[in-house]
Amino acid sequence: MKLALITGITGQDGSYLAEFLLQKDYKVIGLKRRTSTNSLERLGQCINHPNFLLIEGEISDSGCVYDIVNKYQPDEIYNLAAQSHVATSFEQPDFTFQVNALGPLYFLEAIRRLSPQSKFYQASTSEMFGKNYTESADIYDGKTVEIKYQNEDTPFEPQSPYAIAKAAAHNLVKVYRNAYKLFGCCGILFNHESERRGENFVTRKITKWIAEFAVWVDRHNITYQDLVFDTDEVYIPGRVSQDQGFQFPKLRLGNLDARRDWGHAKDYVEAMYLMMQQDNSDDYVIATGKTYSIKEFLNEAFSMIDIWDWNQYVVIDPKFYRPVDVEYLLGVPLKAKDQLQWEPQVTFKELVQLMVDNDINEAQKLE
Ligand code: NAP
Ligand code: F7E
Repeated sequence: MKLALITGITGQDGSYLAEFLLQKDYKVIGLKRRTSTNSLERLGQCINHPNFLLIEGEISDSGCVYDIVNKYQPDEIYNLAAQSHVATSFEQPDFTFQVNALGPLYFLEAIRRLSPQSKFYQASTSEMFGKNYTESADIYDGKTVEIKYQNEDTPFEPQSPYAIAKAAAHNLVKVYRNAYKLFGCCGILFNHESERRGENFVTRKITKWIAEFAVWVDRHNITYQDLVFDTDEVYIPGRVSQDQGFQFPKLRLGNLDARRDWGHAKDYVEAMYLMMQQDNSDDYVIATGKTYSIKEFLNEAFSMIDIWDWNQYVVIDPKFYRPVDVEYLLGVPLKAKDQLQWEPQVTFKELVQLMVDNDINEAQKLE
């Protein structure tokens, strides 16, 4: 039985990866940091599994990392723990760097010194490309079409403390792979979402709002045509604005023009596993090859509750703009397809549908 250590076990990817590896008959050790509140909601399917062990640890504490690697000598270490919110990294750059860059370094050093047979997976990110992309021109239907994309050969141009810390970790893995012949691979994963996505990432923020709004409309037995729109809220007519329960705050968002390549997290954790089963470690882009703007996500998500013009439900709030944003991401996962036989299964439309349906179920359970 193989032993895998997963950091970031309480997160979106950690929970899916744990379920995936348990199904493959691994023994899984999940590392969580100490918190004063319960953060195990995503681990419902693992927590009582006989091959699952939850341990406490902090990846920005080198001694803690060394002790864990030394004690368990895992066959595979998946380092998914991170301060993963790009906007937060502008507010907390120092903390972000400690967790996202030094954490992986401590694992690499611990493996080198204490457990050189352990294979290491680092959660790299499309954010490392920042504002850079590769451009090529193709002839399509008699016309020249410009294609912009990122793949393993596209140079990084990180635009946030988050991306710089991740790029540092990515390069450290390369150095340890070359210098010490450790098995270290990096998955350059483009955005991946799911029913378990954190609620302050844009996709989940949108689907959760839509679901709660639809359930609110349903509970009051009204139609969208009945609603009245104010600057910040939507009202049920005939009720004064102060009446609690008869007004619904609009959805507040920032930059709607950025484009992302969105896949489903369940597909992406399988790619992590496949990278770790190769004879030689390498880095792979994991993406869908399609890009959509936040506006297009809004079109798709609102259409699922039969709203075809969402503009009056959304407020642009400068608070949600970042000092610098990454405007364009479209990953080409050809290397993963050729070498790992990996391809994404869930389409953009299916992803949005899964998230909206799940959030409607959740919203219906409230009160
Ligand atoms: P997530 O849901 O935010 O999960 C992050 C996990 O890291 C949580 O379990 C969190 O614990 C843990 N963590 C944070 N700081 C820690 C620390 N100092 N010590 C120990 N654990 C700590 O993120 P995700 O979406 O699953 O992403 C997984 C990894 O992939 C992250 O490294 C992320 O940066 C990277 N990534 C994500 C995407 C994406 O689109 N999802 C794309 C590319 C790369 P708490 O529950 O206590 O907060
Ligand atoms: O933002 C825009 C925002 O926070 C996506 C992380 O998993 O993927 C994720 O990072 C876009 C940005 O994800 C709001 O400005 C507009 O352009 O959902 P996000 P992200 O920054 O792409 C990468 C690959 C990772 O590695 C990260 O760990 O949406 N946007 N309005 C907004 N974003 C948020 N969060 N909230 C808004 O209100």
